[in-house]
Amino acid sequence: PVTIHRGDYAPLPWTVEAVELRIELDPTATRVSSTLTCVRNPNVEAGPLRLFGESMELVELRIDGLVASTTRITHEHGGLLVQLDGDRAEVSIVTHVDPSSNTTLSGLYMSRGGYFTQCEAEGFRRITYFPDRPDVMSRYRVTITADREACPVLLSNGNLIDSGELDDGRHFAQWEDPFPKPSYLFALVAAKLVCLERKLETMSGREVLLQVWVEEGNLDRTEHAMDSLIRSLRWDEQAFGLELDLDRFMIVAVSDFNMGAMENKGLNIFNAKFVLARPDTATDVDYERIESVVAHEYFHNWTGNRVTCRDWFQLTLKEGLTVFRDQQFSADMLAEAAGEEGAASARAVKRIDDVKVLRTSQFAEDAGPMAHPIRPESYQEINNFYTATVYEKGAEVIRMLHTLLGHEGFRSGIDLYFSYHDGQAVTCDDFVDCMAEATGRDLEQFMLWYSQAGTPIVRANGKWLAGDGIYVLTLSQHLPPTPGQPEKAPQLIPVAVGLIDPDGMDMPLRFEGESHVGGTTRVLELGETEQTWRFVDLPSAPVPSLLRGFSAPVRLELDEDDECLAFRMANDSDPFNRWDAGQRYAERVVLSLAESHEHGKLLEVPAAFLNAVRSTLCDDSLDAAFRAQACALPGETYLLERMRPADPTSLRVAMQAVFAAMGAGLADVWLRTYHDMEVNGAYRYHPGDAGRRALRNLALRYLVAGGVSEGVSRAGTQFEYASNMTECFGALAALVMSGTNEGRDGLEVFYSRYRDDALVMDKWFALQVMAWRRDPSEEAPVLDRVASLLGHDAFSMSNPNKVYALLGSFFRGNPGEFHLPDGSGYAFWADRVIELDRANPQVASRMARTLENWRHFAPHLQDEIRSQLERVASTDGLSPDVSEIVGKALA
Ligand code: HT7
Ligand code: ZN
Repeated sequence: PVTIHRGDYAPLPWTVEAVELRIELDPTATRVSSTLTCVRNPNVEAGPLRLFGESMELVELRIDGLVASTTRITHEHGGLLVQLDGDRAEVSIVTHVDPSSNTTLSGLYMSRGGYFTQCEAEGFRRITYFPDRPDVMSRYRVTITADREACPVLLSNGNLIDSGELDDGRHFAQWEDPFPKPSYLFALVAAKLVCLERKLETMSGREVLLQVWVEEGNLDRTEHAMDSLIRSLRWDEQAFGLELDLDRFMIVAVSDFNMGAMENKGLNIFNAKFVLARPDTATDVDYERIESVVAHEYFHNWTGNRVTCRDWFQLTLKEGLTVFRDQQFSADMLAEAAGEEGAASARAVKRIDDVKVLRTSQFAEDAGPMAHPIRPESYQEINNFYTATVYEKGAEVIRMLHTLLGHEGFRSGIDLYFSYHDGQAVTCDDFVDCMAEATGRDLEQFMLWYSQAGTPIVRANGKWLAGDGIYVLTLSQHLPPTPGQPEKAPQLIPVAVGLIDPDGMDMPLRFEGESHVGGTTRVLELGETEQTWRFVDLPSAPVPSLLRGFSAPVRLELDEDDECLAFRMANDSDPFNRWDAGQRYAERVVLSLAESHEHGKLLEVPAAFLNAVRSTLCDDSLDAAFRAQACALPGETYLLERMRPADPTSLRVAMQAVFAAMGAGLADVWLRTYHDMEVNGAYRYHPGDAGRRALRNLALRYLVAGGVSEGVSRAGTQFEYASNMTECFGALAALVMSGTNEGRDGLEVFYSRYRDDALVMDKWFALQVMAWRRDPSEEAPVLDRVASLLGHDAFSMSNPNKVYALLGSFFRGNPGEFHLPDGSGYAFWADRVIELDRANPQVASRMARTLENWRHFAPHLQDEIRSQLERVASTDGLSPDVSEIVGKALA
């Protein structure tokens, strides 16, 4: 495998000023004619024009109108080198591509009779030969021709400048994008689609046209995506002063798509599951996710498109920043819906959601063979680096800048960034330099967040000096070694701190030497290996509340006994930390039960823990969404990573015991909560209602797990009479997850109701493969069901959503069933990875990653996993995608 290094970046001797593309669509023989206006880069030593190209036939190459002689062209692996003279040249290229056999879903491919493109990161080179790098920014004019009957709608980036009929039932459309862009933002759609459209006036008074394009039967599922788009537009105007710069902005839904969505300039292409929503087919969580993905892609128009990345090592420049922006947007939307009183709690619920993803996926990535800094130093396959680290940790790094610089400082840094770099392809250093220049702050040490991998461990020790009324807090940091980085330097870590008095009230905070109190939450800047702070004037011993709002992506270690955790669960004024205290307590309980199981001891859930959960559940001052978060156990996947060595079987036993105890032991309050939280009236997506539904569904989950017969019957009734998918699926999930007969029957009913709805069928696949067995000694392993579902009519290995629903949910979401002691799950995994890799390496690689942290498992499992990893690694013709993952896992 070839490794590409960040340090090897060099600007190209030729760039492309303009691109004229003519794409004559045909299922097996699409003809692509491109004319590139090439301009010599005067600042770079002379050299040939480098054109990348893959998986297509080169028909013709002309230079300034003349067929290029073979002496001017050198064929190399993955492309061509072309000798050009002078300072400008026109290079015309004709290629043939076969979209119908493109199963990789990268480049030009077909889905349900239509043509779609996906060019990020390196898909454009599968359409035509091109210097396919993000630092080559060009103006595009695109003519598409296609059969009118099969593809009445022809879309590309920018503005429609011409369209009309051609011979033989074909037609054409010509599009021009006024903004120079890198090739990864090129897009084309040609299909039978209809659209919902709205006109809107931007903040400067321009009228813009917004469209959401879908297949005909789906028009009644587009409204929420359109509303989300409008909210996103308004938010970017208000929060950042950023306006839509095009006259037309389009979203297109496609059923076959490798990832969530793609921010192509003016023509965002979306996985259909992040567009389509109707109350009877989409859950509250789907509605929420659609809003945030629509926002994310829209926000890229400035952070990613107007200012783009110089090279792919800078990916977090656009992704980390855009995730941060979409998180802020969602928090603002939730806060607005909750009103002034509920705003803080609503924001905390969003923060909790985001941190859960970070701690589950990114912390695990940081602790394994794929650990990399948010700006990686090297890669073999760039598609493997669209990671939780680049996205989610990248967003945390931006959030820390926001915390350290304050909102005004951050905003002035952003303004400077656009004023310096609009229309450019830049680096993460350029971004942080703007933040430093705008605020006068030295951010040199902060840059270590961009270059060092791993999750810092922050250890806290507090000492109460009773006689002096002083609390001494010592924080130390340690960054564990990661592949290629044995030694690390201390980073700058903002730690938000509060101190709570015995009555549960926040204490006013004053540091020694300060003349007055500075509030009840202070941000400490930990920049050394160890630092101490002295809080003075305290009337009584405080309980510390550290890392409030999860102010930095670190693991916080401090010694807190159960009582202290219960106290913070009940009293911490920081809602994030209040939730976190409960999670720490629950983690301690579950992991100690797992240990008891390993030692053949009886499993007993401490009454004090149940009482703490009871108090939270009964606290009517807390809103429903927060209570649903606070009373939910940590995810099994998260806990598995916290367990060393990881033993999925004993963890499952412990989880089941805690679920059952929480259900049976708190049955009275769950039943009351279920009753009190009923939402009346027709379904509407509203965060307040969504919180109540979430809490009710959680109540069902526990009641069924606890074997409470009234809970089982309520779940059955809710499933039968639900008027919306959130309630229908929540009830079914409660019944299925606990392995009840009612759940098995419900799955059949659900199938007969929704068998023709592909997106709902994804839920059906995912749910049943995540089920827990009630009695493993009597029931067949879930693996048997997964294997048989591969042959189900509604399943397809060529559709990524189906693969993620069936295989992804099983490999990642059901560790207790996947990690069978006899290793049969791993053999199945290897077969599927090898099979997928032949058709779609990106999807195969995602599945391959589900076993990368195999060294964390108990030794008997490690042996079984290693042999399957080796089997995959030695497969002939393995893609670079999967090869990088298994190679690093085995290294
Ligand atoms: N920027 C987009 C990334 C993306 C992508 C990357 C590789 C292969 C397929 C892909 N589809 C979309 C999505 C985003 O972050 O907004
Ligand atoms: Zn993105």
